[in-house]
Amino acid sequence: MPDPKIAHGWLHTARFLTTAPQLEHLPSLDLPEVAFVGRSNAGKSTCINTLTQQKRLAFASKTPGRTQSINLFSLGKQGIADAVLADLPGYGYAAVPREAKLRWQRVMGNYLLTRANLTGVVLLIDPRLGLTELDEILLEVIRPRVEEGLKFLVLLTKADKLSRSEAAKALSIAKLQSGGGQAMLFSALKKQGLDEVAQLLWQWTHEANAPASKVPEAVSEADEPPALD
Ligand SMILES: Nc1nc2c(ncn2[C@@H]2O[C@H](COP(=O)(O)OP(=O)(O)O)[C@@H](O)[C@H]2O)c(=O)[nH]1
Ligand SMILES: [Mg+2]
Repeated sequence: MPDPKIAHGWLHTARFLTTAPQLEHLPSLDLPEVAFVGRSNAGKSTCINTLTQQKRLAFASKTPGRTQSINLFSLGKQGIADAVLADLPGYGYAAVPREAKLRWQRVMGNYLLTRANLTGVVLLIDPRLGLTELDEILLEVIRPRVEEGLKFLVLLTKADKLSRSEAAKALSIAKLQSGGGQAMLFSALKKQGLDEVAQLLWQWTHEANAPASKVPEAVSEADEPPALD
């Protein structure tokens, strides 16, 4: 695991890369990609903005016309991208017509099954609401890929709204649902789980790229001035 400071500094470099209304418009990339998925209102934009410390980064997904698009953000120091975050369309508004639901399932299913550089998936769930029908479909779609090594995190959002015992219960259920993946509690409000998620994302996207991590980092780290909070 990297120092949380390294992981946060890396996430802070996030910048808008592109938006694609459909899968076939997504550029094929040779960088590890981590997708954020979840029903509307689960706290996805807030989570991405909190992780990257950029208030308006995931704002793009709220502008009309982009709500059903896949938005990509690149990450990497000195302007050299070493990973990509994908913000996938939110789903599950009760008012969404059946046609839109089916379209979402198609786009999402294709993305999750065919995106070659997909390294990990973060599924955001509001634990007070539990899994929706589309969450269940998504779990089914990615289960085989998780078994093949796709990284998977069920992130229980708005944890500040749960009591200790509710949180513990939700977490143990989510661990089972993750089917070999991981589960964590997260609160943007209380900054709960922030370090852990940042470290995990860094690990997912850097552990395969072994050469860089072989360079000793301790020297430059020791020279860094203390952080000013
Ligand atoms: N209490 C609390 N509210 C949150 C948290 N994260 C998001 N929210 C609220 O949940 C609502 C939906 O969040 P948003 O990020 O827009 O969800 P999205 O539709 O999944 O992108 C907003 O009113 C947020 O302020 C959190 O950690 N704690
Ligand atoms: Mg959003």
